[in-house]
Amino acid sequence: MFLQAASMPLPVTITSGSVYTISATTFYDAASSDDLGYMMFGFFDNAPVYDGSTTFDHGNAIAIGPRNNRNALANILDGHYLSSDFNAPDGTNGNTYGVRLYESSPGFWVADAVELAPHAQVLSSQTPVNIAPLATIGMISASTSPPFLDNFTLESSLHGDVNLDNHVDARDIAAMESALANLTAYANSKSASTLQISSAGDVNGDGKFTNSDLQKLLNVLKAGGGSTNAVPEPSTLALLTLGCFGLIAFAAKRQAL
Ligand SMILES: [Ca+2]
Ligand SMILES: [Ca+2]
Repeated sequence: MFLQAASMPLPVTITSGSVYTISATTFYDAASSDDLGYMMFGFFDNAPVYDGSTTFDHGNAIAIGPRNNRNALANILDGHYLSSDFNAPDGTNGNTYGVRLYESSPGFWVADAVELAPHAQVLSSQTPVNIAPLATIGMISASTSPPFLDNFTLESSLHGDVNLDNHVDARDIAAMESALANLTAYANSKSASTLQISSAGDVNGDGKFTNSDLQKLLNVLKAGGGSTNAVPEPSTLALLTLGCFGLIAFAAKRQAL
């Protein structure tokens, strides 16, 4: 059995005006017959705990739970399970899933369960969450034939900063037009995921990246709502290779997005 929880202190301060996406690539043991396979990763209040029984301390987790031998995902947002799994097609081994945290309106935070690769898509949208208790990021795994995670990453970006230059200003209008015309091409040109661009570009917070976001960005900038001053450098923090052999390594790096 791999009965493990691991976490690290929240590496960034969750601040208004930013979008946070925590993600990991999941792998499964295809031979597993453990129908109770359990895994989740995301934001937690305190360090997540699993005692080997049926008790999981996931508190106010804002997390996603890829299943071990079932081709399905569950999201556990703000400590509450959704009653239904998301059906995921066969071949999910190696897919990258995540949780996206952002404000849908000032002071009102929501979370989406997302798939980043190979498909950039929102699995569930706009679940209200309470960010006040969040203190760590991490994972819980419990299974007789465990899945494991790789590329555990937290990305942050400014809402509206489509060109990822750490400012929200008029240059993001042209960037947004390009991104709306061809999201994949634009994301490739910025060496970013399509979801990172669409998350940054979802200025009106409706969970979709569309022409209405362009109008919203124009309105925000017209109202002086841009951020032309220097802002804290976004950070990418990687928690590498949360493996199934108890090998747990944390690594953090900072890089400009
Ligand atoms: Ca920008
Ligand atoms: Ca939108």
